[in-house]
Amino acid sequence: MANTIKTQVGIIGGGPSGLMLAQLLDLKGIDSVVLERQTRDYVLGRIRAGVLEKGFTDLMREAGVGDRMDREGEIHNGFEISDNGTLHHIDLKGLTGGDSVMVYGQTELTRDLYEAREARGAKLIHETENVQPHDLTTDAPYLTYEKDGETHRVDCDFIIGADGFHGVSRKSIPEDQITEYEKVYPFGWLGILSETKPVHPELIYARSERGFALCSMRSQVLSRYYVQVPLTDTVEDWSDARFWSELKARLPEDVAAKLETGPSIEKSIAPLRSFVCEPMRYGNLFLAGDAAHIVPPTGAKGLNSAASDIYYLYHAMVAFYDEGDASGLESYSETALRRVWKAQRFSWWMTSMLHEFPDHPDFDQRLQDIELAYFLDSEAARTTLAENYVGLPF
Ligand code: RFL
Ligand code: PHB
Repeated sequence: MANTIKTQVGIIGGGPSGLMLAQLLDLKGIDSVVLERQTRDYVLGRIRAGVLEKGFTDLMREAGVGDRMDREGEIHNGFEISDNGTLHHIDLKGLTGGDSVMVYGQTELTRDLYEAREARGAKLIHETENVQPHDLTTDAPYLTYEKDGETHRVDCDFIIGADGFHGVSRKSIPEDQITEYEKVYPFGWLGILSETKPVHPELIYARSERGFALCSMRSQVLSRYYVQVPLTDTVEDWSDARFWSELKARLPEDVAAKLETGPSIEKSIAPLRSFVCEPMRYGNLFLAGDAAHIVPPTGAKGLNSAASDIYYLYHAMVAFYDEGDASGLESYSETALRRVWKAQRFSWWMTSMLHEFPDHPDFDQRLQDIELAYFLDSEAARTTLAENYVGLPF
């Protein structure tokens, strides 16, 4: 064994969940080590979420990393739903009595977190291979990993599994100790990033007979667009020209006419999945973020659900280290899951209402039509939508 590090909290995964927790704990004097499999550039190259709930932005500020977000992020007080060519405005601010969301890319907030961690001399180790958690049901759990051909060990009080859906944490829990709930959808999202002006000041979620499309953005010079595609499609099937033409065909004509096109600077396909692992704890291993749950992106809830886990874990750990109070850790899984399932419900519902389902019986198709019509017509229904979109309280 090359060397052993001693810390209080060993964190697997240097994505937004792991970095945010490490930063918040550090500000309270709680020591952690973060082990990340990839390089910093690789993590920052993943284009993912763009819409942050208020709970998330508050947590960024509490972590001391909110300055650039507050300068460069865009407040969105509403968004549009396009139903087969007609735009309907969802007034988030009016419907919720003043709430809104922030458009600020996951790449940017991850960069802010990295810079803050580095400025504080964080123990953040990249390119760790074969990370393994051990002795999870004892008071002395530890991690091992390999780097540069040597094996290292991290002794800690707790291990946090913040290593995403494909990470090692969840897989290290004995199968008979967890239940996994999963729903796989028969389509994916093809997304592109382009250095063009966003087609509309607000996001547009578009339902059309050709399939779902989303117009989003990262800034006034950087657009993010998605179209629903069959799972069998690959990125190679989609030239930029084909993408732009398909996107236009799914938008209202006047919006399509304004669409500025250009070369894509990123293009990828993400399958859509709902997934929850229960409980989110095994002994002294606590799962957080995508390691424990995945939502289809239609409700913009993935990263925001990770943030609520981190909020609960952070407060539970501070209570434990400052006051010897373990009650927050004991109830973590139950508390986190209650909010996780609400985000699951909303994401599933938004997905079901806005996508084309191959092989949908006519009856289901009619129900889907009327479901959306009802939500657009009824203020009570739109209020429900808005309340969930801006984010339920932590
Ligand atoms: P991440 O971001 O997957 O980070 C996990 C990190 O762990 C590392 N790792 C390991 N490290 C060491 N050892 C191992 N064995 C490891 N295995 C993995 C990985 O390299 C990685 O760095 O999980 P985290 O931190 O929980 O964050 C979750 C979010 O990334 C995710 O929920 C969102 O991106 C989901 N999402 C969205 N969420 C929103 O709230 N709003 C949105 O608008 C939104 N849009 C999206 C999205 C996700 C998308 N895709 C591609 C899935 C749009 C898309 C297209
Ligand atoms: C994004 O900008 O990437 C984005 C926005 C809203 C969503 C999903 C993704 O619902």
